[in-house]
Amino acid sequence: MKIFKDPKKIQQHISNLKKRGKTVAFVPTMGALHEGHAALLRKARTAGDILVLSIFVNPLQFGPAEDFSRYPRPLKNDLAVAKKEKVDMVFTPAAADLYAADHSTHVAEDDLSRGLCGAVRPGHFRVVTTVVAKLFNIVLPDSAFFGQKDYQQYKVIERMSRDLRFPVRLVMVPTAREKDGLAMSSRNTYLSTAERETAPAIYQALCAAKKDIEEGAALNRAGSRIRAALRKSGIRAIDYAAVLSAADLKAASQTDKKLVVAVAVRLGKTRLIDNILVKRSGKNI
Ligand code: PAJ
Repeated sequence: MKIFKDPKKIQQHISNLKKRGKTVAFVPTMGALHEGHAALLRKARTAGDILVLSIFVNPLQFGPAEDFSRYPRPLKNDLAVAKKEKVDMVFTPAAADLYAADHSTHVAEDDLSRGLCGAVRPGHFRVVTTVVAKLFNIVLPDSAFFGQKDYQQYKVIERMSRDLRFPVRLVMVPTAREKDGLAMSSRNTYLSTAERETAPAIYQALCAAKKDIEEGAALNRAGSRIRAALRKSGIRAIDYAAVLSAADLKAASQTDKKLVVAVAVRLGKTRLIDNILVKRSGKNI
């Protein structure tokens, strides 16, 4: 397993391998790898000759009041996970390697980025699309793997890649969960014991909403029912609870075949997001 810090060096190395016909599968992360990241790596491992993992805690992705400085950075453990999952190259740039002091170019997606997390964290997706575009230009992937856990992020990156014609196939991998249903996240380590006990209520509320929708419940009431269920479990700080068309993240309508039910809450200082996809059979539409 090779470790690169210098964007030019890894780009050159990958470019040479591609000239020899090798294909590249890519998993971008911010490190603190857990089973969810490992699931992406395993899926990606089967998709290309060369498996590239990036670990970069993107400073621009954290607001002034957010957790950039305390975001976990267990590099030794991450490299062990990477080795176990047969990663060929790890790209761990420093911030200055990706952002020149006079960096002044951004990539912004202007439609899917607006709602949900984009409404709560203005400018968030602009820095995500910017860093992912940079990473695609450096790593030159044929395929790139993202988690359903961040469904809006996946859709935004999918739109950006299509609009800018990045020659990369995007793959969305299902959310890896703890035994009690809590979506795995690097941020779960912040939870106190009491918060950790409350957290599975998020997935329970999503599953209940899915069941209601499958049984034909009115879509316009699903959000308020989820909020009521979360409040009953002791979760009061709810950024959003929404049922949207899975295709374009617009308000769900009775004719949408695939819906996404998405939730973001804050437990103490920790922000947690989760979602569930609901397919609607003809009889429910
Ligand atoms: P990070 O939060 O480290 O996540 C890296 C990838 O792992 C993302 O595609 C995310 O959706 C996926 N992931 C996280 N938890 C998961 C889970 N429980 N199950 C399945 N997949 C999961 O997302 C980012 O980093 C950054 O925004 C990044 C895309 C790297 C750009 O900086």
